[in-house]
Amino acid sequence: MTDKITVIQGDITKQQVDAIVNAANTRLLGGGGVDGAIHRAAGSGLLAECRTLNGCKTGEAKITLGYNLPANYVIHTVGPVWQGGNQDEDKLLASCYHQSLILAEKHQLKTIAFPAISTGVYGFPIERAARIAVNTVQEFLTKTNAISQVRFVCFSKESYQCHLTAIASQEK
Ligand code: AR6
Repeated sequence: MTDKITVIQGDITKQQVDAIVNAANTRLLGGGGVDGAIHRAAGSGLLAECRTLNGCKTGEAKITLGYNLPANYVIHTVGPVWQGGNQDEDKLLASCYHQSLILAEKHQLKTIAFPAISTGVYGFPIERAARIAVNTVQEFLTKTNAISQVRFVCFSKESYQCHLTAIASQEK
């Protein structure tokens, strides 16, 4: 299964995949971090389409076109804000990955790139988030052949290492 999963350190806005995932907020009107980078690279058409979506709940996902991005689509998902771990953060983070993959499958998209959702401004511990991301994606890929490639695009070296470790521990 892991032949369908790759991990790189890089910028998600540069990825040539069917869809990149945005770590957005519930308003879906842009922000900082990866959200800001995606909106800047996509251009104003993205914000215009996002305005029509009426926001998005935490753990859910919505899709738009990619506009000036190399990716054809952007899947916007809203990660949980880390509050210590007892507010369903793990479940909500897993749901972000799961719901994004469901949307990709529904739109017949085969290749998808994820950032490390919630691990920036929202403060989710990086290693814990990487384990949840890898486990959720792996489990999804065992159940369908619709998705041919999932790429984790990590901005920091630490995040990159944590994803590699999470994949390696799955392979044991
Ligand atoms: N490519 C890939 N990863 C990136 C990029 C990039 N260009 N830029 C940042 N990251 P964050 P969150 C990484 O804060 O924690 C926004 O303002 C970053 O290093 O972007 O889910 C939204 O509007 C980190 O590992 O998202 C929300 O209000 C990861 O992306 C809020 O932040 C996520 O960091 C969402 O917070």
